[in-house]
Amino acid sequence: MECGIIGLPGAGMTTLFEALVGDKARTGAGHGPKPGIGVATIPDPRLAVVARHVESRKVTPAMLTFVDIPGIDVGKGGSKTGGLLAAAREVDAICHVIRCFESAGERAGRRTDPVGDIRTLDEELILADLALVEPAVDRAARPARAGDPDAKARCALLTRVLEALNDGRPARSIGELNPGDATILRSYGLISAKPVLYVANVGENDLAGAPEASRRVADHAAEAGGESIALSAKLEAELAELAEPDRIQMIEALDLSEPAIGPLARAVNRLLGMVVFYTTSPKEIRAWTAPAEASAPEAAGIVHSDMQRGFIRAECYNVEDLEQHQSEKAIKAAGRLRSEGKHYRLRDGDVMRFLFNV
Ligand SMILES: Nc1nc2c(ncn2[C@@H]2O[C@H](COP(=O)(O)OP(=O)(O)OP(=O)(O)O)[C@@H](O)[C@H]2O)c(=O)[nH]1
Ligand SMILES: [Mg+2]
Repeated sequence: MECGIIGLPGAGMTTLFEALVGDKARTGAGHGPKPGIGVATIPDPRLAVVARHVESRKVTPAMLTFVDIPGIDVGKGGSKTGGLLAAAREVDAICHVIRCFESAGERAGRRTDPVGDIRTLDEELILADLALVEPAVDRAARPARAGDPDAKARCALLTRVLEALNDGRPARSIGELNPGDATILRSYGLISAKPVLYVANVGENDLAGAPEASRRVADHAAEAGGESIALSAKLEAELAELAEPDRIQMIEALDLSEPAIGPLARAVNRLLGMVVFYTTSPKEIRAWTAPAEASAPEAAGIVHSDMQRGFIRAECYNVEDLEQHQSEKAIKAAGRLRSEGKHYRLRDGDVMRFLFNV
């Protein structure tokens, strides 16, 4: 699963990307004309709860892949814009960064226009989707008229999408889809169909003073069927560079509870339809992500294919139980340790021990 970071040129995508992935493994320059790709850890207060109450030598957070897509110069068209849009078609979710900070330096004096900027890029994405959907409807129409059931379903779905796009609404606005239609729609890689998080990138001295811009971004997000968050990418990048004790000190000085990349990464994970589960052993406590609808054996397969193949059952409890009872032993004594079979559906925050035999 990948999340693409997009925006108009200079909105702060690369700054945010670097705050997220730090100096962890990544390819691509990030500042160049090509997308950069990197892996971010998902900051997770619940993982800290597990680590506090379960003895282990190592704690490993879950990961999320981000793609830093260079600013899309709307109206320019051409192969460069085409390439950037193509990169955005490949990802599973979108972070749309909006400049809400007054820029210094070479771009000095540019007024901010968060809502105008959002509309500009969203309209470009809708046009790009229209260019895909219009010919696709035409292609499906003839076999649909001839009675081909697949083509009929495809044609009906695409016609609904086409109506929305022609109205200037994103493809995601057509609402909940049945699994078949969702699969068909996904195969087109429509950018406006992807789950989106709007990121209001406010000035680093303006965290508290940015309600106006972030409120307007939040309003637009609601309209466009997405979520929103306000942060300062520059401040996040500075926080990410600090060593742990300095970081904690700075977070306290700024009166924050944690860096904003925490809520951002968790929001993206949610948008991707993923939940988090944990495994514990004396060697390692680890957080993993799994599709929200995953069964216990499917979750086991994320940890190791042998565990899925030879799945017997899972012993499990939830982080909530750990918060209440403070130790695995106390959870067991309280009768909260569950034994779950192969039909069990994972719940967000489950701590799983897989019993298997291969
Ligand atoms: N003051 C301030 N400056 C920022 C912030 N975020 C980014 N910048 C500045 O804006 C400029 C562009 O930042 P980048 O992160 O490279 O922007 P980008 O969106 O990746 O731009 P392109 O990919 O080149 O279109 C840099 O000079 C950043 O230092 C912020 O939150 N506050
Ligand atoms: Mg960039």
